[in-house]
Amino acid sequence: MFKFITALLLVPSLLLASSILEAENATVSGGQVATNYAGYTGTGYVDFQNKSDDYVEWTYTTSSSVVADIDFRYALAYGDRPLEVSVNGVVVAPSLDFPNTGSWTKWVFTQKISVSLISGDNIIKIRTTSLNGGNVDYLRIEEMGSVVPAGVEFFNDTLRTWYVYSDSGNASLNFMNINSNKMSLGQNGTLRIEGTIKAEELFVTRDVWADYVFNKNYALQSLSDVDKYIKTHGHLPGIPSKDEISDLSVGSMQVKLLEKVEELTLHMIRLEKENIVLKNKLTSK
Ligand SMILES: [Ca+2]
Ligand SMILES: [Ca+2]
Repeated sequence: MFKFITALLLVPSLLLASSILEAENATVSGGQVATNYAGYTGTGYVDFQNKSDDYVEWTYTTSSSVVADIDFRYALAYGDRPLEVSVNGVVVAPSLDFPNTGSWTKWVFTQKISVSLISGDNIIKIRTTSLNGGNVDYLRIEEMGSVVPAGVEFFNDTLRTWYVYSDSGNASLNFMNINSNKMSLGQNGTLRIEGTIKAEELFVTRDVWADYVFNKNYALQSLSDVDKYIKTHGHLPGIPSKDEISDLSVGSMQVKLLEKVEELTLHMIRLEKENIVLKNKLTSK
């Protein structure tokens, strides 16, 4: 059963931080630190040797959980030699593009990957899986914002935490499933709250509305049929009974209620017409 435990709290944004971690100072396996092509920073770069399982592994330490963009500075004269990228043992990009830069001395950045980093040490690793990779100069890490717990809930007996992700002064609410450590907006796009929702206005998107009642071909039940139905079933036709209704759909119930109001209006109009006929008959006598 869903339980919402604490209130949501907005937090102020944190400053951005950018770091460069040289590949030649990281843990290098299989690849070699080299200096023969100019344009690198630090004291060299890593030249991968083997098509699989060569890797460079950086350790990056943060004092709090953050969302960061990471990319890699590299040079590659020919082809496209993608590498696998993982963070804390989880593959975040199975095949990150390292398209050729046209020359071993032309150094550029890969595309950025947005990752979640934990408080403490983070292991960021690139690994060859099919081609031996370009020459990698360094890893760049840009902390884009804090990830701050804003509330927790129990859902299907699992503890999960709501986080506020704030960047450049823009705070937005995201959902982090602690088990998978992945962030998404809501759970399958659903906001669930056990309690009361207070709002100034509520919009429920509908693509069905009850205008069909006024269609010429609409099968309007006679009031005597409705009477029989109520006596047998104890509720209006087309409206769920107490036993049938558990979660009330606000949108579809609005349509059903309007349908009943429109049916009533049709009956009232008919009755008024009959009433006029009867009145006329009485006055003409
Ligand atoms: Ca190489
Ligand atoms: Ca370097």
